[in-house]
Amino acid sequence: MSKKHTNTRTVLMVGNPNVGKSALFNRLTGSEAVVSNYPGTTVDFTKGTLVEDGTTYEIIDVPGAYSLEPRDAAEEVAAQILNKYPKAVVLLVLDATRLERGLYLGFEVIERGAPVIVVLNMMDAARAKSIKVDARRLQNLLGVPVVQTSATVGEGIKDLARMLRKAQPADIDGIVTRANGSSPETTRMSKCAGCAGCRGSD
Ligand SMILES: Nc1nc2c(ncn2[C@@H]2O[C@H](COP(=O)(O)OP(=O)(O)OP(=O)(O)O)[C@@H](O)[C@H]2O)c(=O)[nH]1
Ligand SMILES: [Mg+2]
Repeated sequence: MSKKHTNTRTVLMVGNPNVGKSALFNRLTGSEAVVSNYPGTTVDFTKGTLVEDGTTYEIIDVPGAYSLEPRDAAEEVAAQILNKYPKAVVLLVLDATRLERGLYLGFEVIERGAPVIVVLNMMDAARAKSIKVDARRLQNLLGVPVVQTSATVGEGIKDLARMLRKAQPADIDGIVTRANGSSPETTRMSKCAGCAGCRGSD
């Protein structure tokens, strides 16, 4: 008899346009995705499913956005989807070759208090351009799990799937304290997410 999956969680792929959200979505969900038109708009979004560790994750590939204060139809839909699923796990997808570009949206999402995992995608391109990204430092600063991926080649996808259950809301006050210059002791996460290199060993 097959194992029954009782837990269901919604996961939202959120990020700037062209950062690889759909490529990651396809890797996570496989081929059975359903494309729908968002009611009242011409914007499409895609839903798919991943079963991991006995939990069914309903994953939504949210249209690309630079901000949740919408300036176009895609951003309007992105903001509406985030409002509709306030408890969803947000996979905040950043282009590792242009990290700073995605941080504005990233902080908007983090400020909402959603459980977040930061996905540093396009690590292959970053390596090819000799761009060094200190994922562990980012993880310690933000206090949420950071996972490194290259969606087109499938790098880091299993780590990302396993990490879904560790998504946690960021501690905003902690981020401000750490960003304002803090000792190494205070740059640790309150709860270790076991990713970005430390593998839960510290
Ligand atoms: N080198 C590299 N290219 C990638 C990676 N992930 C995605 N791409 C490429 O980046 C481009 C954009 O990828 P998409 O998955 O369409 O990006 P998106 O975030 O869904 O874009 P929008 O839906 O427009 O917001 C495509 O040409 C992908 O093949 C990656 O990890 N490495
Ligand atoms: Mg897309």
